[in-house]
Amino acid sequence: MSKTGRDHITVILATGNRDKVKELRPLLEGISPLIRVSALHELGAEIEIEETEQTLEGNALLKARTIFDLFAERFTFMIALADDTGLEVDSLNGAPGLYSARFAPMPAGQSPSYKDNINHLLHCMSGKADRSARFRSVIAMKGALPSQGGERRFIFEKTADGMVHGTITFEPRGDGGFGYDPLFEVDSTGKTYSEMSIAEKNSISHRSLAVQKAVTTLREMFEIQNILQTTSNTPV
Ligand code: ITT
Repeated sequence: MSKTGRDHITVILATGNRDKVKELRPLLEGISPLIRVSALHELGAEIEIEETEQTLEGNALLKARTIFDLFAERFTFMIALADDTGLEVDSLNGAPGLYSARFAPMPAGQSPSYKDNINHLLHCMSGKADRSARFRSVIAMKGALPSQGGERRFIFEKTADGMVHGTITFEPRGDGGFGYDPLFEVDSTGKTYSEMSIAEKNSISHRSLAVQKAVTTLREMFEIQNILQTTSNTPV
């Protein structure tokens, strides 16, 4: 099937961050061969969505809704999936939080690089005894799926969150990952995310916990709607 059939569901990743795409793709494709994941750049839509809401959930929904509206005509049955993530440091009163991408002060019109943000975080943490922190992700989905027994589609919106506790290191450690990963030592492993492979990070991360919850929600919805239950395919 095609974009209008029932033998696969297109999931469009509503993010401009290709590092997130690298993590999200295996998480979602691992659920079922019936899920086809497309990134915005693969669909020829490299758009930057301004995050104007005051919560991770609000911003994740904003991104999912924007991309859903953009592709709702092109794909009859699809899910737009967005992630909004923040690093919350206790001794900085939860900063950088919502502003994790734009933490380091920069000249007007310039965006900080990952390295700028890392250096700024280390600077803000100098002299702080409490280095505890957490990563929080909210996944938002807006989708159109076949309604039970017919070709009509129903539209849904769902969110799910995931959190991992850690400690801000005194210097970057490891080469993998992205963003603040070299500074985030996961309490349960003693390793920074950058010292893990993508598969290792995906087995424990804030993003994967949120995705797992989102998938549970999807499975429940799919069961109710009897979607993808064909003789040749197992349901998602
Ligand atoms: P989109 O909004 O297009 O998805 P973004 O990079 O702006 O991309 P977020 O607002 O969710 O994404 O994340 C803000 C920043 O937090 C991001 O730019 C990274 O610096 C950092 N970040 C997000 N997820 C991370 C992760 O898993 N590990 C380390 N840093 C992360």
